[in-house]
Amino acid sequence: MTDLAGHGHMHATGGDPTPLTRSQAAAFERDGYLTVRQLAPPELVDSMRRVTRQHLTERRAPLELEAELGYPGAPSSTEAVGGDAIRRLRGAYGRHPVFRRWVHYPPLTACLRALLGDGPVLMPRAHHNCIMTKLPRFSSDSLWHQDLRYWRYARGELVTAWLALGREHAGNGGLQLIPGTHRQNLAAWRFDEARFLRLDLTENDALVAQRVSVELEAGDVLFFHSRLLHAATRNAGPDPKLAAVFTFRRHDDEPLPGSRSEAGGDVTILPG
Ligand SMILES: O=C(O)CCC(=O)C(=O)O
Repeated sequence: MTDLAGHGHMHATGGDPTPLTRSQAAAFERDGYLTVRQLAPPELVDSMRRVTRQHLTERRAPLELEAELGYPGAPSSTEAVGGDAIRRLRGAYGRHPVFRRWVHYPPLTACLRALLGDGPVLMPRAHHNCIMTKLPRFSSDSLWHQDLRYWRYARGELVTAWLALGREHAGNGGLQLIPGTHRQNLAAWRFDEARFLRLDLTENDALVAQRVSVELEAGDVLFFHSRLLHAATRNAGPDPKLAAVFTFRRHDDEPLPGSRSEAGGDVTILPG
């Protein structure tokens, strides 16, 4: 296994369920993210891509539309041109066995064990648990945010596994991250009322200047912390950008009672 932990990258070893090394886990702890190349095997990625395309064509519910979310660049209403553009296929775990195969795939769960530590590991159904389907022409910009802004957990130390089902880069709306922000105590005034980082404040310029663009190939996984600042532009390329995205937590990082995070329950990924 090549240890490039200093750059937040490592390579999977032919699909063996090999946990990350200590230094890779330490790089995640320091940077708030880690890229694992070719963690998902090509046949599994191909199957997920095929099912995703079919569900997009059939418009199989539950869906999230770009126009419903209304981020910059999104169609102004569901009646506008492109108003039916799909942003996510929700409820991925329940959609098709191929997504369940991925979530329980031993090389993935071995990485989660290394990143989340001992004890049971769970997948909340309420957050992510989706296929991101960033379409050409009618997608939008996701401004700088922490995923934890609307999630409610005792500690809020969740880890998202973002599996690219095709190439991702700055030109097609690939993710940008600000390393280390998961451990910075960013004051509330730096964010707007929707809890996006305020770009009109010069105090935030130095932070944004530290951003990195993530480039992924199909089968690569980006792990990132639920407090890490990230953003992405709309898709300026000719093809849909597809990614299977699931979030995981330790059993003792509990959702707050009555919150949306609690609704839907969890899937046990590692029993302990
Ligand atoms: O793909 C994107 O535009 C970013 C998605 C994202 O950050 C999110 O849904 O939390």
